Amino acid sequence: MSATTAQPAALPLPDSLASQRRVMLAYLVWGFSALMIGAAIGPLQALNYGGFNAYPWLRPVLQTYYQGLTIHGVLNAYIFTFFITCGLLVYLPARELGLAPNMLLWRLCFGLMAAGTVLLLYAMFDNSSSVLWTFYPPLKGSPWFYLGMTLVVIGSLLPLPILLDLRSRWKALRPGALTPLVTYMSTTTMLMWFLAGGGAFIELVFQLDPWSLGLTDTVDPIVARTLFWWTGHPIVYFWLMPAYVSWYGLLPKQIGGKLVSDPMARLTFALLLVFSLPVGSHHQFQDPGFSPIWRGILTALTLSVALPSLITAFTIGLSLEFAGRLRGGRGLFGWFTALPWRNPSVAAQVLAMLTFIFGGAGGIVNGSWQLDNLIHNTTWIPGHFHITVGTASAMTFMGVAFWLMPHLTGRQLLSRRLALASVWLWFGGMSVFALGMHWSGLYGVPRRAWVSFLPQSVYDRVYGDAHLPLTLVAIGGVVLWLATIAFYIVFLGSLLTRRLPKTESIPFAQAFGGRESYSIDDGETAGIVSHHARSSLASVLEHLGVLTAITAAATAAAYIPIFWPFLHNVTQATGWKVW
Ligand code: HAS
Ligand code: CU
Repeated sequence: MSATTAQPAALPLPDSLASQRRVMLAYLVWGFSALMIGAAIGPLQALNYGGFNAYPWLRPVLQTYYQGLTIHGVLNAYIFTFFITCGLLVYLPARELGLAPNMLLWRLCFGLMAAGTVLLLYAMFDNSSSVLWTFYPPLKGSPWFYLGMTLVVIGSLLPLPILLDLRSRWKALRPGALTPLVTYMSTTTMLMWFLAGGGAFIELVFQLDPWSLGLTDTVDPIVARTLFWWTGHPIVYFWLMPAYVSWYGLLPKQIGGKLVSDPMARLTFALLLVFSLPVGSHHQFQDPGFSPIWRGILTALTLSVALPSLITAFTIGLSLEFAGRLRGGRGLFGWFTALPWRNPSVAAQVLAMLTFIFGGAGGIVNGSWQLDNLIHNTTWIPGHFHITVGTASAMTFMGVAFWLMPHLTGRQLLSRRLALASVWLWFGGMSVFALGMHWSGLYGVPRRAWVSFLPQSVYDRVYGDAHLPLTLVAIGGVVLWLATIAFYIVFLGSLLTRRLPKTESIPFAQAFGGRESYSIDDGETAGIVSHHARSSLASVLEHLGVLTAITAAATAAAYIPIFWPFLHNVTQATGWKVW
């Protein structure tokens, strides 16, 4: 059975809707296929830290730990997330507004990213490009890697014009109306990503593509790293904001309640748009060329970017409580246990939130310059991002897939119980894994290190103190393997199950009291549920042009002083291939 309320069987879908569903399904299947390969490799890395070197058995498919790690990072962090986001953040707004998106652009977005993926896979599997997901020069991969990455980045920017077009067509028919919530959240996400993408675009097109093609001999690594993090920090919100779209825009309906505040949701997204960009260099606290003053400013800015997530914790927490009490939950935590935990889509997302409390706390440690000195480049960092993108985002996307698959295909979810098992295993495996990674990071165990390649006696001497946490890492990795197998049995099996007699609808949520809520309720026909008293905060935040201009100005104010000294101290490095 599937996760949301079913609607009576409708007449055959109009062509436009049917083709939107097909394209959305293609995005979903492509994204989750990337995760399937990426996630299959992950536990090998966990076993590596536990002292077990599986790589000699994997030749000729994988030659080294670094090759496996590159494939894992690129497929999971870029390909999986980009396909899910570029699909969902067009499909949901189009259905919310009841308008057809520009299908040509949406297919072009898919085509560019798919072509890029193929180039990346080729470059990574032929062992020419084990440059890890950050592809820092002077590590030098093959041109196919950088060209593939360029296509993926360009493709991922295309949902922005699609959304701006949808929004302006909708608003043209309703002068003065506020943008419906899911469309608002999606558009701010894509505006943020458009400004963020500039860094990687410049790095790839002006530095790495020509360098790898042999048109230039050298590259300036610090400029490349700084450009990378201009994109590489906001990318974490490009992973998170689509999950927030589901938490704010859909989940309240799935749990039988309402979103307690629509304006707070808008404020969160507006703040994420403005704050995400200027803080990228907090990934470079340990890099040369940043003055202490800048490191201090970056710390302060980073603490600001945590603010919208704290707002989210309270707004979503209250929305959960509201639904839980409606369902009869009593006492301090009774509302929490009263949530519909048997619904795998809900369980996935609420467990994702619980995990994110720890992910966010770790982020605040990372963002504090002095504390970062302790954990930078240790296993703490991958510990942090496996409970942010690897659980808060990834498990939310899994939860979304549990209702979206039946909605798109008209077929039943293969097994609710197995789906539930997969999310609890993911939650448990990731919790144990992340505990071990954070803990061993405190012992100084380096990230991205093929430690299991060391002779046993050396491994024991160097990492013996961290034996317990490293064992937890390995155990967590094995549990995650089970989670992945369970999830993919459900995911792939659901493409083949019997057809449902009724159509699954999109669970668009309403906001508390109907204020500022425009969601449609049957997923197919547009209808504004309510349009009551409008909040002045929501009206102010409607000026997306102004928000974009502020973000661009803040980004320039942060990066001009950072890049200025680099222009006067040029480094010319030749490429390295160390694998
Ligand atoms: Fe991070 C490194 C700082 C969030 C991902 N981060 C990384 C890397 C990745 C990553 C991939 O400042 C490594 C990159 C690499 O390879 O080198 N991060 C932060 C901060 C936040 C943060 C301040 N990170 C994320 C998110 C990610 C992500 C989100 C992916 C999706 N991170 C850093 C820094 C580094 C870094 C440094 C560089 C470190 C170094 O040395 O290299 C903040 O945005 C976090 C704010 C979040 C919160 C939590 C709010 C909680 C919520 C859940 C509510 C729960 C409910 C349930 C409602 C404040 C919203 C209620 C129920 C009950 C019963 C209570
Ligand atoms: Cu960051």
